[in-house]
Amino acid sequence: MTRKDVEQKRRVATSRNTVEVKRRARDLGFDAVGVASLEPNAHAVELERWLAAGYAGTMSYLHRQSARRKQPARIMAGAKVAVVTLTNYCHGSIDPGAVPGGAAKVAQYAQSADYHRVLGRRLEQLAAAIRHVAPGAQTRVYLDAGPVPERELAQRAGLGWIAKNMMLIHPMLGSFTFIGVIFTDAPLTPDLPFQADRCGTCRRCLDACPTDAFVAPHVMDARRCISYLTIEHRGDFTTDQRSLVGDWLLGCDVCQDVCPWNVRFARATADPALAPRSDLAAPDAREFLELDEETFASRYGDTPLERPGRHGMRRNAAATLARKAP
Ligand code: B12
Ligand code: SF4
Ligand code: SF4
Repeated sequence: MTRKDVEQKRRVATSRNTVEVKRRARDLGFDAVGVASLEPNAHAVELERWLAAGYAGTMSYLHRQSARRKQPARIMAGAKVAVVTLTNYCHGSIDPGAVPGGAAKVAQYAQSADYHRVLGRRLEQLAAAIRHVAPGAQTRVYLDAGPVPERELAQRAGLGWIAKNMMLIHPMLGSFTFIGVIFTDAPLTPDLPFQADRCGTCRRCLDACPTDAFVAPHVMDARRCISYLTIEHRGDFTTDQRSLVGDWLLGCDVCQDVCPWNVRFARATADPALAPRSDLAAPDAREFLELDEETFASRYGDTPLERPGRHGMRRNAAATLARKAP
C-alpha cells in the first residue's frame, strides 16, 4: 500500500466515525450536532475587551478562564476537536409582546429539571460512543461549567451564528437551546463553520431589553442583565438592582422572545426529561419568602433554582413582590 492509499484509508475511516458519532448523538436525543476544530478563538480580542470593561461583574471565574477560552486547544491536552451538541429546551411559551406587570416569571431554561444533570448523563453516553468508534480515545465532557467558549465552538461546528443578543441561533431551531461540548483526541472530521450573520439590520433584541443591558450589538453589560442579577449575583440587591429585576423571578427571556428567528422557528421540545414543571412555569413568588432550607432543597434541589439557592430566590421574590405592592 502506498502512503497515498494509507492516507485515503485513514480519511475514509475518520469520515465514517464522524457519521457514526453524529448518528449516535441524534439517537440520544440531541437536536443538532457538529464537530469544531480547536483553532484560537476568533473573538479573543472582544472577550478581552469585554472583561476589561468590567461587564462580567462578580463572575470572576470568567477572568480566570480567559486564557483557555481564547485558546480552546489548551482545555484538554492532546484534544483535536470538540463535538458540539444543541438541545432544544423551548416550552412553546414565546411571548414577543410581554407586558411588564404580569405574574412572576421564570426563564424557559429553568422550567424543567436541571439540564446539567439531564444532559450531563447524555453527553457522557455520547462520549462513550466516541470511545467506542475510536478505541483508546480520550474524551472530556463540558456543559455550561468550565473554561469553554461554547457559543464560539457551536458556530465553528456549523450549528448557527452568534447573534446581536450574543445567543447562538440555529437557523431551524432558534436560540432556546443548550450547548453541550465533548473535547476528544479521536480523529473526527470538523464541519465548516456557520459563516452567515442572519441578524441583518434587525435590532429588536437590543431595543427590547428592559434594562438597556446591551452597550452595542454583541456586547452586553452583564451587571445590568436580569439573568445575571437573579442567577449569578451574590448578596442583597441595591435599590437600583432591585428596580431592574421587574417581574423576573429567575433568568430573563426578553431578548430571545422578541427575536423573529424564535417567533418563526422555535417549537416546544418533546423531550420528556425536559418537560416543564407547573411549579416552575407558573410560580408563586410569595412561597419563596417562607421556605426553610430543607424544604427548598427537597422541592428545588434538582432544578436550576439551586444555583441562586434559597437566599437568592428569596431575594428575587422580594424584589418582584415589592414592585407589585401598592
Ligand atoms: C457567563 C454566562 C452568562 C452571563 C453573561 C452572558 C453573556 N452574554 O456573556 C449571564 C448570567 C448574564 C448569562 C445569561 C444567559 N445565559 Co448564559 N452563560 C454564560 C457562560 C457560562 C459563559 C459565557 C461567556 O463567556 N460570556 C462572555 C462573552 C463575552 O462570551 P461569549 O458569550 O462566549 O461570547 C462570544 C461571542 O460573543 C464572541 N463575540 C464577541 N464579539 C463578537 C462580535 C461578533 C460580530 C461575533 C460574531 C461574535 C462576537 O466572543 C465571545 C467570546 O468568545 C456560558 C457557558 C459557556 N461556558 O460558554 C452560558 C451560556 C452562554 N448561557 C446560556 C443561556 C441559555 C443563558 C440565558 C438565555 C439564560 C436565561 N434565560 O436567563 C441568558 C441569555 C443572556 C444573553 N443574551 O446572553 C447558554 C446559551 C445557549 C445559546 N444557544 O446561545 C450557554 C452557552 C450555556 C449552555 N451550555 O447552554 N449567561
Ligand atoms: S436576558 Fe433580559 S436583561 Fe439580559 S440582556 Fe436579554 S433582555 Fe436584557
Ligand atoms: S432580534 Fe434581530 S438582531 Fe436580535 S438576535 Fe434576533 S435577528 Fe438578531
